[in-house]
Amino acid sequence: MKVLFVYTDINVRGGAQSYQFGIGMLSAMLKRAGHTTRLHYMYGAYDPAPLRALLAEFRPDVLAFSGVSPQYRYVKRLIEGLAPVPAFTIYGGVHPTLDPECLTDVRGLDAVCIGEGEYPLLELVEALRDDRSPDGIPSLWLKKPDGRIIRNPTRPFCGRLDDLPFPDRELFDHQAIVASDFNTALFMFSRGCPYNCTFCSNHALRGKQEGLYVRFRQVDHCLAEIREVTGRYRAEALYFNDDCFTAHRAWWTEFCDKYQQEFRLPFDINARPETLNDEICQRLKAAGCRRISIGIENGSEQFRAEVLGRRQSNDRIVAAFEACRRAGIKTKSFNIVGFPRETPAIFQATIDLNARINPDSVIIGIFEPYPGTQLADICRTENLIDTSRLGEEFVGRTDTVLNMPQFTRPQILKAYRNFAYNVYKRHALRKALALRLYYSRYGEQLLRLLAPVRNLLRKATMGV
Ligand code: B12
Ligand code: SF4
Repeated sequence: MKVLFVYTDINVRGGAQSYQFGIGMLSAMLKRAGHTTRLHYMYGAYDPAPLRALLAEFRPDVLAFSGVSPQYRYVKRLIEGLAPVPAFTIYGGVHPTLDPECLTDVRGLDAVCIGEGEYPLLELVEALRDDRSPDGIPSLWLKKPDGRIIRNPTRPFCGRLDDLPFPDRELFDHQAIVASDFNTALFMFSRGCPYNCTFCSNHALRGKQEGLYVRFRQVDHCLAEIREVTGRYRAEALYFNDDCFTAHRAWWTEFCDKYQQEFRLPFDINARPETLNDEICQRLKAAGCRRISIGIENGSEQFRAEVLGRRQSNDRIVAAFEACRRAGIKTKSFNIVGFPRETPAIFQATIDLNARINPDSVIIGIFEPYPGTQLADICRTENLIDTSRLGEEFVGRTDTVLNMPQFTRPQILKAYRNFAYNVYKRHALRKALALRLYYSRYGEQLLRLLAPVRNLLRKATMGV
């Protein structure tokens, strides 16, 4: 059977192309079972013409869309624009998992997949191949020609990640993706996150399937994947993009011990502050860790605990960054502005905490309410979403759809644009000014113009 995947990456900030592990996993499963897969990667601007041409040439049996919520509007527009599609059309990923009722909203869509899709998609493809009805496949909701929806129960989380193949990177132009991200190859060794931040989809995703949510693959399995990928693609660094690489001590210590025996490439990770101290950072550094991205999100202890579901002291956060610095690991902080119930004074605490820490780089995004999350529910119950702006297109995380009298849109935009400048102006004025430009309304155009020297710029503003 022939399956055509569609990955939309439209209006996303930064210029790097991205690899999509979900599609990679599904494609690997299908290929292992002898099916043929292809990908249409719609990057940058919305343009359905190349997809139409590929559909006509490849003539897939199944057209498979994957997507996060900010991309839903493009997926809907694409499917409806293509209808009637002469292929079974299915949509999976974080968005339909958290909002499966979108099946009724999209004309021409035949099914959605809730949660992990490796086995449901394989079963669907094989049912269609054998001319069997797919109506009873667990985790799929199906729309019949009369509009009736079959809502099957969702199967548990996959208990044995090591039984799954490595994600299919060949489907994408993986070398170009690595190159577009400063020659960094991306990996995911785990699924899920043990924490419950109210703005993040993890707590909502955890509730969608039964069974153990946070799962790490066997270390040897992960190392075999690194071996395969670094043997096939040119990479100067690796990014282990797990939600919290340091969540399980036994796992990461075994990983680091074995990694440093075999590999020399520096690697970057994400970690929660409470999982970092001097001893841990030194072990990570010895294994080759180059940079740790740490979520601060907001600088007020009270706001973090009461609204964001993150109970940790500012001193603990500072200690984590200092441990990285002492070990010689670069740091990056993740921050968000424009949360419901936030005020300019609460946001000032985010500037102050970052200025106190002085990370090697800071990232800020504007809050987006994702379906199924506790903060999205607060936005709805407190009537904070400006519905007149929902149809507007903007680069994700650079604008707000909330209408809050205590923190207005112009204040949020100003806070976002000036954040990095305000953090660094006391430490490094040139870097502060460069980041002021990057976060200005002309930042995206400027990035494109400066593309030839982007490696130098990154070194100057991010330290790596
Ligand atoms: C790695 C990652 C990235 C990477 C890779 C991008 C990507 N699209 O995967 C990068 C850094 C590029 C990225 C970018 C963005 N990301 Co991101 N990212 C993640 C992260 C940490 C892991 C995702 C992952 O690889 N999981 C492992 C794979 C195997 O799982 P999966 O993708 O969910 O796929 C499985 C199922 O969903 C399903 N499935 C998926 N697609 C399909 C399709 C079909 C047909 C079927 C049947 C099943 C199916 O089967 C797959 C295998 O089991 C998650 C957090 C998380 N815990 O999920 C956030 C997350 C997905 N990202 C998120 C967001 C918002 C973004 C951005 C919009 C941010 C931005 N810049 O504005 C962009 C969007 C880019 C894009 N066009 O999709 C949100 C999405 C929230 C939401 N409700 O939509 C998440 C959940 C984090 C959060 N804040 O809550 N991201
Ligand atoms: S620690 Fe990070 S990935 Fe985990 S729930 Fe919180 S925001 Fe999400």
